[in-house]
Amino acid sequence: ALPAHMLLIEGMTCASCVSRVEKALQQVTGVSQARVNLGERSALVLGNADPHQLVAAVDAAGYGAQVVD
Ligand code: 9UX
Repeated sequence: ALPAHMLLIEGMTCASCVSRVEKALQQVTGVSQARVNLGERSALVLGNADPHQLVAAVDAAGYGAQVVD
């Protein structure tokens, strides 16, 4: 299967938040695509990335994250 991680994101309230989180995730090594869902507070990150780096990137962008899968 295509490697992927699911994150729960805290602190997003608008579409600009979604864009900020997607951009932060897309800059992590190994990420091929990041899709953030505001209503679900989730992020689906495609590619072979280190989940700890994904969390760190979201944190640095000013939001919270936890790895779900
Ligand atoms: Mo708009 Mo989202 O200021 O923080 S970017 S609510």
